[in-house]
Amino acid sequence: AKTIYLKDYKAPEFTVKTCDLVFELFEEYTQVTNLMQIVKMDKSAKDLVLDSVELELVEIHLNDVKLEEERYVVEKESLRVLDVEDEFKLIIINKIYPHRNSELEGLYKSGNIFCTQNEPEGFRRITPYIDRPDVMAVFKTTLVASREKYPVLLSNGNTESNFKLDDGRHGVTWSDPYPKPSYLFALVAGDLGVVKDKYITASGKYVRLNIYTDKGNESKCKHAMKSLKEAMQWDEEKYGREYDLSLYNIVAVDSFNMGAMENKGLNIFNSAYVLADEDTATDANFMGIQSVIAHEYFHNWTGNRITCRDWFQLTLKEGLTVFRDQCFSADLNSKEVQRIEDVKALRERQFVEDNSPMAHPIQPDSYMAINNFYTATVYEKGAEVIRMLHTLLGEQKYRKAMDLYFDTFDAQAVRTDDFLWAMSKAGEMNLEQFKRWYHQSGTPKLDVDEKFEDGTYTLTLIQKIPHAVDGSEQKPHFFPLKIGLLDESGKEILEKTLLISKEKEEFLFKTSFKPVLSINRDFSAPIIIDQKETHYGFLMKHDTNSFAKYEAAQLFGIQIIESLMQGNDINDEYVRAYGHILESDLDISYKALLLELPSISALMQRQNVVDFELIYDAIEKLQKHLASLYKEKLLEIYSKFHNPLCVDLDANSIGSRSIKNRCLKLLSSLKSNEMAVMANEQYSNSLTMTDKVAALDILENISSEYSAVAFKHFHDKYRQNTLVMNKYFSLLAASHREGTLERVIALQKDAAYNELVPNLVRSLVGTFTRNYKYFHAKDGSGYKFVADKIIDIDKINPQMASSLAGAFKIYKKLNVQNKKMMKVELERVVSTHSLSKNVYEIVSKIIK
Ligand code: B3K
Ligand code: ZN
Repeated sequence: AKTIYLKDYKAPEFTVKTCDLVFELFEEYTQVTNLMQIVKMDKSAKDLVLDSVELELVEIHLNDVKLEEERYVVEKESLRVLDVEDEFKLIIINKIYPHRNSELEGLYKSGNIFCTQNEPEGFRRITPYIDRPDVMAVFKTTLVASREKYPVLLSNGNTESNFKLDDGRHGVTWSDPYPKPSYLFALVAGDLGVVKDKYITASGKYVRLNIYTDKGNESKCKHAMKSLKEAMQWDEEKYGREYDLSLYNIVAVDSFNMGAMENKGLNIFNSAYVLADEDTATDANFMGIQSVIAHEYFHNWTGNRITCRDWFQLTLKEGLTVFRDQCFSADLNSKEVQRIEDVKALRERQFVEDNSPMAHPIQPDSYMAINNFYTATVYEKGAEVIRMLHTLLGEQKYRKAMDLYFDTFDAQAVRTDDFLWAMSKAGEMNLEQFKRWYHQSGTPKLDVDEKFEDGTYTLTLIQKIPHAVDGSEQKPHFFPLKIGLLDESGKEILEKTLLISKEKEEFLFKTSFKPVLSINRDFSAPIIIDQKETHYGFLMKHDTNSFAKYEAAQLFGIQIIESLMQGNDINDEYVRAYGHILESDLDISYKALLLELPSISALMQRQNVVDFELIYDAIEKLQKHLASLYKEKLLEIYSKFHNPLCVDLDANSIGSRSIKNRCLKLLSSLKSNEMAVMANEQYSNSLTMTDKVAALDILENISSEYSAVAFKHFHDKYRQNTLVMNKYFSLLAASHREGTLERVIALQKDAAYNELVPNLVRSLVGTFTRNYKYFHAKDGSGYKFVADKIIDIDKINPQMASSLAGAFKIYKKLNVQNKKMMKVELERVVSTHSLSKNVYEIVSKIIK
């Protein structure tokens, strides 16, 4: 496979002014007629090269003359029209086969719905085009299809006209006034139900809002619609950005490679991020919908109005838009919980990626398959980088800088450097060193040393910057570090944001006593803190910063588990501090997070050679200890907050479910019949999916008898509902009970399972790759199963396969035996005949 480099970027030789498309949709094929007005930008260019992948050409007309075959060349992934003028009209007619498209890129069918996914390079699978984000055209689209089968025909922008044909077919013409790159083009055709609403913008413009879904699911769109209106209002208030068309359409489809897509005026969503009601969706699902709906809406300005010059700039729109959706969720829900959840996700996914052979800067400088770079690094670390800018500039200057960015670059395709120019100019800050965050990979470590002498407290900070994947050295970063100092009674005596730029920094504070340090408050920088001296128990009690308090609880937990792993006893101070939190009257959602023990992933990240069993056993031991010691208190909290008939979604109801399920989970480590009975009752009596899933998870892990009955009941009740069946498959794939792999293999035969549907593959196989116990089974059976799946699924959907292949990125850190087993499978995958470049890129980097 070929590697593409950012340094090879060249401006387009031609651009497309307008693109008028006609789609004639039939069951067996679709005919596309593509009329483009094309202008030469580089006068020295002779041939026009259009991207074209797996297209069946019918004919080409240049300025209304049918082209003879010697005037063009069909190359492997392009169509070359020879010797063209400075300005011309080109009409291309081609055929495609959406019903056979299992990659889910370009135009494909999800069930009975025609839909598209064109970011980043899907449009070239629809019609020959200059398929790159810096070519922006005005699109007009006509769809023609059977009126009975596809009454709803949608594309970007506004409806221009409708027509009926004699043969039972009908058509609609759409036009989008905003020039856009091809990756934002979309169409949908289907027999869909719709939920309608409206929004009046701050300046009084009326916007029609529609959410389309399979008929029968209309009642499950309420939360998505509410979230959309909240997002529209938030963007007006926080960024001064209004919606710019009079129609906003969202369509939910079942087969989708990722969460959703921000096509101009016609978002297409994975139905998991639209459909929800209390019987079928968990609280986490509701939150996910709110944030993804907002994310795609926010792209209208950060992504669509201002887009990326090339795909190396992806974080320009993604990091920024994730930051915006995180702030939105924080404003609408709990700020403290949101921040902790975001950091948790970053560390579980991005930190692991950043410490693997797949590490890359948020702005990568090369790729084989661009689809492999829609990563936690580009998205979540990208968002942390924007957050640091926000912290450095402060709210006001940040807003000024965003205004300048919108004013300067509207309707353009730009680079991260252009964004930083706006930040630096309006923010009145030199960001030259800050740019390293865009070009260096790996998670920085900060060594923290403290000294107190003669009324002076000295804080010495040393940046340890990891090498890049290719072994080259990287330089110190510039970042904000928020700290607090507490006195011995726990009172805060100072809070300050230090600016760190040198490899070694020293800060002096005059005090009459040695203070206790609370560092990286709010997780002000995405780094790892390495502190010589720690006061976790003290900070768990006294820290006034909600993130730092949580962090102290996590780090203290990690310290105790690691010491258990070395054969020591459980430290009493930790146990007392944990008890203190149990007794506290903190906000219940936040408290539930404080009570969460460190994850296996958090512990693995600290090991050079991973020993899963040792980690497991130690965590289990700690859980049991806490559960038996605090049993009464945990039961008391459980019964106080367990309210099986409550299906409300307000903060208090969600918080109640969260804390009581945390308590029940901890209690379940006792593996007693009493706990199984409680979980079983919760399964039977609770009305919410949140409670049912929590109960099933516990039953599956502690009682095969109860589990069998409950899972059967669940299956009988929900087998027709794919979104719920996803939960069924993932609960079983995550099981620690004996025989999980055998059951996972058998579940592939379940009538509700379908390898063509990415959500189902993620639920069953994807979840299994995170089941450390069975994926990393010593006999290599887990690796073999997943490798087989990667090879199979690669033939269907390379993007899905390469995302499964990411599970092997832990390879280098495995112990000798596991490593040997995994190596066999990696080599088998990489030597597979006609492997996609997607999987090849991931696996070859892992075994290199
Ligand atoms: N921009 C899309 C992602 C497209 C991914 C293509 N493999 C969704 C989003 O980030 O909002
Ligand atoms: Zn996005």
